[in-house]
Amino acid sequence: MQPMLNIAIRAAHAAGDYISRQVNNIPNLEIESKDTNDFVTQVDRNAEHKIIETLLKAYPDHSILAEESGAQGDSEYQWIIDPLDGTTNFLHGFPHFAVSIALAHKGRLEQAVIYDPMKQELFSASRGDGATLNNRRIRVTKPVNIKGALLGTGFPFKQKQHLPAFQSMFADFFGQAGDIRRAGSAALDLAYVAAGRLDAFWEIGLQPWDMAAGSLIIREAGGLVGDFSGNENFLETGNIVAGNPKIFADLTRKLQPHLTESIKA
Ligand code: 2AM
Ligand code: CA
Repeated sequence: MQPMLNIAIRAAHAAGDYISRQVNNIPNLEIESKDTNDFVTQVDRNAEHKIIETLLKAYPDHSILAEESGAQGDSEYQWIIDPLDGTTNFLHGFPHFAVSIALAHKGRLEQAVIYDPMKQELFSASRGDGATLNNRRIRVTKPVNIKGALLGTGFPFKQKQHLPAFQSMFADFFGQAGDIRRAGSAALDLAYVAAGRLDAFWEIGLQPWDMAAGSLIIREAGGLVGDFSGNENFLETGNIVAGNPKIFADLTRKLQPHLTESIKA
């Protein structure tokens, strides 16, 4: 295994084990609101601290981009970290959240880990080496279009201005897909696309740390990931669509009539 992936896995386990121990302590947590519907606790911060400590102990010169502490360093190696993706689920004891860690070198994603500490499922990938779930090879599913497919999505609960566009996409896709899931952790949704548990996924307005690890894991599982124009800029636009190459093309085409001025790509 790649040494850098090994370190990422060690960091994800340290944070995930800590988070799962804190599940019994949720009623005592002090919850702060970062923004409308955007909550953070000491658990998010402590988990992030454990991850950064583990990574920088092995690679002191590397840069960091993390949800709670932001950007630091100017190395060509950058770790992109979401210490607890699905914080709302965590706060409700709804057992579906994850640690997400990716490594980019000169802007290209090289290593990725998503760890679900409740189910003890570890999704990982190194560029060029394929994707695995608990050391077994995973692949995206084979549907050729949206018809009958199981889609994942997220609601724009923090950016309600996107709600009308989301509703029109939802109504259109819901009429054609088999069904749609909204599980509350974008990182895990992407991991589930890679593992063939969801056929495809789309969401508006995500952050780089929600998507970085999941996007590499999907690509290494044979899928495509892009922005709403089908291009590469999802980490910048925050709008993401993912699935096998055929359903990816179908969804991207079907998104076009629903795009607005603020959701172009
Ligand atoms: P979080 O739990 O770390 O905040 C839910 O839709 C999923 O999308 C979660 O993974 C959540 O991450 C993420 N998310 C991040 N920003 C969002 C936004 N502006 N609107 C909706 N979901 C967002
Ligand atoms: Ca997140």
